Amino acid sequence: PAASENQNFCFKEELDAFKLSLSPTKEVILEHYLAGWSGLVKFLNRLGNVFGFISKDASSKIQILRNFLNGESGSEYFTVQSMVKYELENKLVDLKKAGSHPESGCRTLLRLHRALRWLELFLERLRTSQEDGKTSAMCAESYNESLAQFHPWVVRKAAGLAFCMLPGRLAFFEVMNVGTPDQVVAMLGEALPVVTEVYQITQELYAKHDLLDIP
Ligand code: 1PZ
Repeated sequence: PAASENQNFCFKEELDAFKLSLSPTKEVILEHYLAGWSGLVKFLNRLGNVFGFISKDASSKIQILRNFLNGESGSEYFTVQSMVKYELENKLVDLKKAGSHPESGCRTLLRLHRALRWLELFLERLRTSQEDGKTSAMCAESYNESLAQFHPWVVRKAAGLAFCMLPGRLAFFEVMNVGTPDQVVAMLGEALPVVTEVYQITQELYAKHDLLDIP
């Protein structure tokens, strides 16, 4: 991308939203969590049109959750914890099969949450990769270890094809717009523990309420 286009994007700032999403009591503030995801979608769009079907799905999920946040019960959606409590207490979640609440906040966030595990695995591979590392392989391995198990064959196939279109490691770093490769690696080292923590807090919350398999 041209230098001018780069000015308003920096991968570090997008990841910083996840840091902001952790409240002092370790709840996950939905607004910042969604801001983090929006930033990742912005990044994905910079990588090219072949990732459009992925960014469209992520965007629509972000939008569903933003609608709850801006809706009449918005204050119940302040944190992921309050959202889970509110939706469960008011029977707003289809727990076993899709019924009258096919797009609950809990169900929608679970999809992003599963993708956050992919992100964690992928960024860790990127961080520890050698100069000749292949982003497409890092991406595919991370996907196969995480998200793939939740996707039907046709989505896995399309994702696999898209991964092949990823730029090489150095070009990928440039799209991140963080600085030199060393600076990217250092930034990832600082940002990743936060992503891990947000993932783990959400994972424990969902496990506690038996929400990890909602359709
Ligand atoms: C850097 C390269 C980006 C690779 C992104 C790796 C993730 C591949 C995900 C492929 C998703 C394909 C499109 C949609 C799938 C949906 O069916 C599922 C389940 O939702 P449902 O159908 O139940 O409503 N959606 C998801 O699993 C959410 C996927 C979000 C992916 C966000 C990626 C963000 C990329 C950040 C880049 C650093």
